[in-house]
Amino acid sequence: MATLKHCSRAILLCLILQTLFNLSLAYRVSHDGRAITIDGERKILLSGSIHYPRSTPGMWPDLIKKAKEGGLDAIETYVFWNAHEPLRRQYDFTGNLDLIRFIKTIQDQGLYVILRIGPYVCAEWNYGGFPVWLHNMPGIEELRTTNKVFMNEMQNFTTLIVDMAKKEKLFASQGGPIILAQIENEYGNVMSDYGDAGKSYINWCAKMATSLDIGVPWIMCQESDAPSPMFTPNNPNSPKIWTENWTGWFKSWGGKDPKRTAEDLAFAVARFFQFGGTFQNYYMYHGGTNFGRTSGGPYLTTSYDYDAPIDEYGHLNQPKWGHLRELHKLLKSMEKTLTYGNVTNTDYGNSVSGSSYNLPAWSVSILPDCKTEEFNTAKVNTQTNVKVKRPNQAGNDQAPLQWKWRPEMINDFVVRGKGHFALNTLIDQKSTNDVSDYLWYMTNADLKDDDPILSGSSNMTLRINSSGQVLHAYVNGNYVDSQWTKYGASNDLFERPVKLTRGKNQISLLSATVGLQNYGSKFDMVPNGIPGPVLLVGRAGDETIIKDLSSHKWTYKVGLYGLDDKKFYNAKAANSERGWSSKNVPLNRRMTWYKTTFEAPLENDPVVLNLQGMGKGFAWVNGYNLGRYWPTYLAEEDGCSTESCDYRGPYGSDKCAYNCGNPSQIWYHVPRSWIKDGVNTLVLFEEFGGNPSQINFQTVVVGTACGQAHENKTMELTCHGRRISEIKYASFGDPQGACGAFKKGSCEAEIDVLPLIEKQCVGKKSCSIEASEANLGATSCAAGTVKRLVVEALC
Ligand SMILES: *[C@@H]1O[C@H](CO)[C@@H](O)[C@H](O)[C@H]1NC(C)=O
Ligand SMILES: *[C@@H]1O[C@H](CO)[C@@H](O)[C@H](O)[C@H]1NC(C)=O
Ligand SMILES: *[C@@H]1O[C@H](CO)[C@@H](O)[C@H](O)[C@H]1NC(C)=O
Ligand SMILES: *[C@@H]1O[C@H](CO)[C@@H](O)[C@H](O)[C@H]1NC(C)=O
Ligand SMILES: *[C@@H]1O[C@H](CO)[C@@H](O)[C@H](O)[C@H]1NC(C)=O
Ligand SMILES: CC(=O)N[C@H]1CO[C@H](CO)[C@@H](O)[C@@H]1O
Repeated sequence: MATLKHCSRAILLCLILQTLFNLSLAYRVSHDGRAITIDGERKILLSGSIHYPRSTPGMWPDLIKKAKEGGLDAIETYVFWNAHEPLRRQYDFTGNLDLIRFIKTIQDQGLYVILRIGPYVCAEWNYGGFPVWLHNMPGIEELRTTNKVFMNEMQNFTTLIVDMAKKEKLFASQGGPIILAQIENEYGNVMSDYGDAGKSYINWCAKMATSLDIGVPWIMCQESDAPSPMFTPNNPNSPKIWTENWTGWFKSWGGKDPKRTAEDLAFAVARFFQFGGTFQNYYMYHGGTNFGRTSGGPYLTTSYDYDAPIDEYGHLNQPKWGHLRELHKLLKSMEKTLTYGNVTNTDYGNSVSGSSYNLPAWSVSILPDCKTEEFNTAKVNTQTNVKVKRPNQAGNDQAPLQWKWRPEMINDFVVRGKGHFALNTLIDQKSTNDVSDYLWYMTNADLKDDDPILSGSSNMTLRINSSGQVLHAYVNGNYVDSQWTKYGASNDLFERPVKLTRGKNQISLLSATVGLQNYGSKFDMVPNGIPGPVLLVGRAGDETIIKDLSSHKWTYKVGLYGLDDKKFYNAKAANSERGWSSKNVPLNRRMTWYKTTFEAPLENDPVVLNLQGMGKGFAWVNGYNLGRYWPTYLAEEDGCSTESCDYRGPYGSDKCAYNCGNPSQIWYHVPRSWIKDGVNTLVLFEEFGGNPSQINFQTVVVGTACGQAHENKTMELTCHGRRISEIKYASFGDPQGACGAFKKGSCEAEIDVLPLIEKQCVGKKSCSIEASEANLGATSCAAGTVKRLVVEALC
């Protein structure tokens, strides 16, 4: 998204801060100019980011197992301060916030951990991971600078996390899995905006971190002007490490689906090792889901799939996962050479005498013995998985869901103007500590009989400066209109004709945030809600009359009636019929609650909720908040690549994007562990108005698997536990097109290979076939043609 601010990952070389450690330890993590060393041995380290709150403890073991099978040595995660300390000194480490359990799950699989404490994390996470109460503490002007109150809170939380990990002996220095820790994050690119304080702050961060004495190196990302004792990236004592190699990109409401090809990602990684890199991290290896109100932004979608090697639901994203796995295996096999060998460069021009190599554009070939090409980043020999959604197969499930509904009690606000507190000013929505997306701003315009504005009253307008996220306006109980800006990122002027009368007029404005800013210099100061002014503009004759309501008495209600004490979606509400009606279930009605029950979908495949037809709001399953939904928000029409995309050249988030013109997100992940056997409850709050009749639950499975292997490689085909039911297409030659749309190329095997493949594969869970002339017979291909076998199979 070119227009959207995002966490800058352009130059994320990391710096290492050496710490003293005590030598009686289980193992020693250090580094020299070439690599991170473990007990003195230089290592190639392949790491991937998995953020624990973006999945569930039920998913963690499988995700980490798949990461390990994919060839990773380490899992990297941020620590999410605002999730852990929602109220000052009241902590939450339960459920998917159980950081210690997450680290131990990684340890159980024998992988290392890189703990990026931050505690500023960016991460497309609400407010970059800062609790909003921090912003409201007396004496805090700005965050991330030398402000005593802020520094004290940051140190307090960082210490808490370090102490928790120490207590469980999780640092390598204690025999645990954590080999590196990170303080602050991506500060280098905003530091100058904080003046001299920026420099002092980053120095303080380094000192504070080292004082915690964790016995493993601290890193600090994107900090080229690093304070002592940190190293600068070109320091000969720092190895080349890369903390965020993007596997894809995040998505916004109104954004297209991002894609980074396996070939391009493998190319970036291979180049990094070619030039002496030894540590690299995929951001993200599993992106997951922004459950509840965790997504940042503004306007980031609930899905945080990222086109990562493991998809949002925990399925392998093939061929990306498998192609990288091949590369990882090979890099590991050359670990000694890559970490102890010397680099020499030879330019062979366009020919290598004695052999001929086919080197596609934007690719790297790896020849470990300097003769045989074992791997080329552009030649994928891994199957492609096409996932499909299948209707819930439980019982007589095909019957549509039965809905009950109730209105949100907006009359308390739009007619009566009832709130929790009142002030003679408009407030920034952050001052209510971000406990809800919603804040009602309510005031009265008391117009006397002779008020000149009434003389032309049929033409009066309400003019509001809002901060650009969603605004709904009501006057005297009547809905006026709603407005928001694309991507919710800037100021917005709302202006509509309104009808006011003599006496008291109730003006009620509902502001709804869609994730708070998480990135940029002083992002913490970006306004939210209605900064104002709020004006009534009328005319009397030729004269424009402006009434400024901004410093009137404003009454505020945080949240919604049905959100108070979770009263419309907690267990009691789920089981009780009081207040809910199954009669005249309304369509396209604003501010409406819906409820239904459903049975757990059969088997163990991931479950998704299809919210096609709904407007915007929140969905809860058994009280768990699935996140914001907004299926009516369509992705831009333009900028999708047709057919196969040309990934050559530097990666950009718009490259190879797809899904133009369609809803940015209609599928919402429902983790299996949130669904129980028997009856489950789904509750929705619909803000704009929608039609719940099309809503259904489905499971996500691999529908089609397309195997591919270049000549003399072995094609492995699997339906991941299911049986291969049919071979739709097979060709050995130079077939064209992509999975689902393969076409015969210029040449092919002389015999029809399809029956041969059928015999080997149909009815089996997996099969493997050597893509060679010896196995499949001669082809009509001219000498020099790059041959491959492709197979399309139904699972
Ligand atoms: C954090 O602050 C609380 C008081 O709010 C204090 O009791 C606690 O000791 C502090 N923790 C650290 C590590 O400073
Ligand atoms: C690499 O180069 C250094 C310095 O020239 C030399 O001492 C060392 O032996 C070389 N190592 C190898 C594996 O060739
Ligand atoms: C408002 O006033 C403008 C001219 O000032 C006029 O063109 C318009 O029709 C009026 N609208 C209404 C609803 O009276
Ligand atoms: C209100 O919005 C208008 C239009 O964008 C802008 O010109 C004006 O400066 C804004 N007023 C304030 C006080 O921000
Ligand atoms: C595959 O193997 C055959 C037989 O060994 C050999 O002639 C051919 O050149 C190989 N092709 C490639 C692309 O390696
Ligand atoms: C997009 C991105 O982060 N690309 C980087 C991935 O990492 C390699 C090094 O491994 C860089 O060269 C790429 O620029």
